[in-house]
Amino acid sequence: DAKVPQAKIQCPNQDIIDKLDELRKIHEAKVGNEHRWRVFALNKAIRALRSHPRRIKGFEDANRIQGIGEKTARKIAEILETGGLRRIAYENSEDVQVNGLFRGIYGVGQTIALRWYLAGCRTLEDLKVGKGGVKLSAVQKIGLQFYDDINDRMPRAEAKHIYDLIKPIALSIDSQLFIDIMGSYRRGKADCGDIDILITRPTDDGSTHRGVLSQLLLELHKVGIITEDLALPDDPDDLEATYRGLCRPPGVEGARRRRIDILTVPWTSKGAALLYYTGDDIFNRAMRLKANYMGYSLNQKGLFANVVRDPHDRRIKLNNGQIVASETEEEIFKILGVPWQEPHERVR
Ligand code: DCP
Ligand code: MG
Ligand code: MN
Repeated sequence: DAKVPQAKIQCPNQDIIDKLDELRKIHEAKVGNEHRWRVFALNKAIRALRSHPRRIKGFEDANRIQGIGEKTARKIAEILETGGLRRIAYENSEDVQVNGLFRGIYGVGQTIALRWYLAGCRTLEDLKVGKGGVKLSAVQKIGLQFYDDINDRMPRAEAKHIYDLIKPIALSIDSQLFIDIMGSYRRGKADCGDIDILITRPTDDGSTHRGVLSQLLLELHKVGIITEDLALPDDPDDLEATYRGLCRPPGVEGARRRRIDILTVPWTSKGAALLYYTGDDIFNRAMRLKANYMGYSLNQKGLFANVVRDPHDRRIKLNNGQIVASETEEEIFKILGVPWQEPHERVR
């Protein structure tokens, strides 16, 4: 048929690509990290398939291709055998859709979403009126009230605007603070899911940033930049603390709320914290994996050697090991033998 575009005729696996792309679009429309991971894996597989010159024969054939993981290879085999992909219907089924909707509420995971579903709730309105006797926590109520705001991304310029309001307030508390904006903003992304702020302080004058976070939060509430708290640090006077909340530029009619995370770390962890909070999460995973292969352990506190892990549960550390690098990002790249990458390049 002369009307069919050339590219479609040339790709021998177009039907497979179409099905995977359909699934990719479903995941793309959902909120949550696991969906971002699936979009990433499917994109990679689709790219690999596009440049594959021959018709895929089955699971083994697909699994051998660089960029196609085992799970995707199984999906490809299913498409080859049945012409369809059950996962698409599954993702579109009512319970999975409702589950995804509820998990868009800040702090709600699989367990709570399922509990509400079993209580008969199907919509956000059902939750609002407490259908089936469901009771929401204070944070869940905030998550529900600002559902759209929290799940929306802001333009880069807005993240900068809010950060530029916060920075001088922090520096007025202690002029020696190191404060910078991390996450997708530092990677140069055009839009940001939240504002990630890192705070620390050099200790060469014998002082630290102890107490700064509490005071900063007080000030930000007072001037109306922070509007709601989502998660307060366990101990705000600890040198390492995490705060999560909602913010907006004060005095702007109709301004949407935005997610904000503020992190403080000891000065000695600065480089490791910069590396971790700049991300992205997939880049971080690759770096951690590289560190593990080399017998190191990498986290937001530093790069450690000789960490002893529980052989029955590798997540449990029996010994913290010795810190080998943590003050700059550069030294961590160097020790891991990874060529330096600018923040905007740190996407896998
Ligand atoms: N991070 C990580 N693993 C996680 C969560 C976070 O490694 N599970 C790190 C990498 C992220 C950084 O922390 O880049 C900030 O986390 P965010 O969730 O704010 O993610 P981003 O700022 O990268 O993206 P977004 O624009 O969606 O906020
Ligand atoms: Mg972020
Ligand atoms: Mn964040």
